[in-house]
Amino acid sequence: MLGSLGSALKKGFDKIAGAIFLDKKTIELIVKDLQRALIQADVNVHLVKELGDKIKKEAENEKVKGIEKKEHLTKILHDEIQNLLGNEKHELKLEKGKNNKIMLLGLYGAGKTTSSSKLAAYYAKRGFKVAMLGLDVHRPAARDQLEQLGKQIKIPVFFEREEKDPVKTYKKLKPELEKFDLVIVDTAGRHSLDKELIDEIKSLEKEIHPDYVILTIQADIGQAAKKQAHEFQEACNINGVIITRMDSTAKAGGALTACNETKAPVFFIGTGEKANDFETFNPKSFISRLLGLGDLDGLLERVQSAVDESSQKKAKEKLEKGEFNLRDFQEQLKNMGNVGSMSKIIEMIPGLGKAKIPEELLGNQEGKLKKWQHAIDSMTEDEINNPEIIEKQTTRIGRIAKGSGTTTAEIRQMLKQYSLLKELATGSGDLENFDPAQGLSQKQMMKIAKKFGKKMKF
Ligand SMILES: Nc1nc2c(ncn2[C@@H]2O[C@H](COP(=O)(O)OP(=O)(O)O)[C@@H](O)[C@H]2O)c(=O)[nH]1
Ligand SMILES: [Mg+2]
Repeated sequence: MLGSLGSALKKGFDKIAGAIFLDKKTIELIVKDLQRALIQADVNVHLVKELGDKIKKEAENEKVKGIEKKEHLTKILHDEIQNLLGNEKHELKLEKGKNNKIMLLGLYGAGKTTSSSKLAAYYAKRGFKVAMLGLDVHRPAARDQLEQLGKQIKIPVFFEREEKDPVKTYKKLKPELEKFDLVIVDTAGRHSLDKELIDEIKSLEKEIHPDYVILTIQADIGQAAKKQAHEFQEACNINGVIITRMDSTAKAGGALTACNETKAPVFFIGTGEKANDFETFNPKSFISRLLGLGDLDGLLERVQSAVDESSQKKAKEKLEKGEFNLRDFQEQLKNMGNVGSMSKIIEMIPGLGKAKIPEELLGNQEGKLKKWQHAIDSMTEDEINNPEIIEKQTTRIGRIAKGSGTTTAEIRQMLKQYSLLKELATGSGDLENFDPAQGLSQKQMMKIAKKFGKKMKF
């Protein structure tokens, strides 16, 4: 069901999560792919354009950066798709012990008869005493079809073979039908919603007083469902729709979004020819199934791990080549920006991940990481590329501290941490005999601690 739309949407989310930089070009490409998929699913072009504009606008918001931006865009995209399909689950309210009546309407071949039997089976399973009534009096084959379906699901089917007037048929059978909790009324279709059909529906409504009048629409018609639902709403008080043939068309997205636009609640969807190929429509769970990723939290989790993966990969390559400069250091700080970040960076260093360097040793409180980022912002390009020159000239440290609202001690500490990281990465110094399987030895730990000027106990 909706396979291609699902995979296109999933790809869009993955691209947002996996992008190293969410620059304008990347966003444009993601939006274009999404729009193409939605249009292929026959979703209204204006709605598709609105969705794209919204994503682009949010992406341009410079205030949100890094992982927060990815989370933000993921949420916006998810919510926009949710808005297209609807936010609410609509349910029929039926009561056992009462004589509930549901009348199905629709054009030829829309799936009225099939859906009648699916509904009957659905409620019979839930303990209702169900009957079906065949009022498609114009075509004898229609009653045979209903009778056949009734046999398969063991539901009694009522009709009058010789009666050509559906209202009279109902009147005759009414005493029998009143014995059931639920009567499902299958009606005749037409090629279009003409006067004859409207008159017939109206007189039936007047006689039967159904609790629900439900339009069946086949998903194949895509966004044309909007016009059809609207016309039926105008002509005859429908309460909602059943969308059939969800399984056999790529346009189902169009039909669902169109119904949401007309505010015609989608109660059920038909997903095949068999009685069991029928489900209640819940937009929220529909989306998570469509994306195969669980709910919004699941999506956001993927952002988190994808950010780690992609920025880790880049940083790891640089670390391995010994090209990890202060700018990269700053980006890592920015991307992670939370407690434990330093240990995450350490994890990227080949082999060191298992070393489990104690948090206190790294001394990374959130506030400190922010300050470090500001400090790097106050540096010149030259200083970023060659941090040694800062350590050599104390005037530079003073200037950077002043420009970033930090202290010279903090600048020194940051530089120390950075050079330790680099040192660890290039395997020089303390870690000559480092065995990843063993982790850091006590002696090596002490050496690192000394470098930080801390007295640590292990
Ligand atoms: N694949 C598929 N076929 C369906 C579904 N619902 C109905 N059909 C088929 O659509 C055709 C028309 O259905 P029918 O119930 O006779 O339509 P009616 O003229 O509105 O009563 C039949 O061949 C059904 O088997 C569905 O959800 N999926
Ligand atoms: Mg029929």
